[in-house]
Amino acid sequence: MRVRVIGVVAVVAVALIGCSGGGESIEAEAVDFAFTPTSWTVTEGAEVTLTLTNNGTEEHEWVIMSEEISSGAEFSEDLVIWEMEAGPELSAKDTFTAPAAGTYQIICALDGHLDSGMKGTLTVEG
Ligand SMILES: [Cu+2]
Repeated sequence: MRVRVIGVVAVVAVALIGCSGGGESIEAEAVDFAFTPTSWTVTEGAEVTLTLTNNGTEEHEWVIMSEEISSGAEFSEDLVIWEMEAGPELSAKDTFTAPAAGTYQIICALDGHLDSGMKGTLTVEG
């Protein structure tokens, strides 16, 4: 009986590791009003930890968009795949699951920030 339980635990552990997709880390710096860098690359399905460091005087966001928009006037929460924010002079860390392979627009969705230049590109490799 004990052997059987250990066997089941081992199988479950292997399954969890196999499904995790691995962890990845990216970093973004936000200032008033730009990101550095402006492009990031991750792997489809990976658990990606983003460290967002805000060296500006305003709050900033890092938003993965499902559709590219050309100005803040086109923004809708319906287009947001994932977002995080960091207050002025603060660094924040959060994790998302990388979406399907493709190219995604990154913006800061706060009023006027995209129009001031806060945008970038997230490339998700399959
Ligand atoms: Cu911003």
